[in-house]
Amino acid sequence: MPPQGSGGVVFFEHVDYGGTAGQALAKGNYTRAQLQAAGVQDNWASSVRVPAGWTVTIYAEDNLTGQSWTRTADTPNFVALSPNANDHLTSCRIQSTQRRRFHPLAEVEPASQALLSYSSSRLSEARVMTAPSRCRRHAMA
Ligand SMILES: [Ca+2]
Repeated sequence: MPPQGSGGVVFFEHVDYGGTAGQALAKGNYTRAQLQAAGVQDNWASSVRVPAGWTVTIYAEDNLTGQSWTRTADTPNFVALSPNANDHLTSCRIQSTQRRRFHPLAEVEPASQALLSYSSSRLSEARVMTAPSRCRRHAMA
């Protein structure tokens, strides 16, 4: 079985995760030289495994320039991308997938919108303020 990529982004020499695999790459920016040092040769990669919640941006030129492709999940065949990304990877950026911020209070308690402006460090306090009965039970316990 090929590596699942849970510990990082893994590029492969051939489609369907075949051929030689590069080292698992942590989040960060990688130049051509850095990728080569990790076993990912220039204009070589044909498939990639991407951990859940990660985004990899593939660049056709060095230093994050040229044509780019963004992948947020395992991609078994770069030939199928538009445009064709096969054997084009020269540099890349790996980061957490950007997501819209979401707070459960926004759905459960629409009247508590003002509390959403609290910083994340105070969210537990905001929760107590919206549930006074539970707060009392805690105090008596
Ligand atoms: Ca290849």
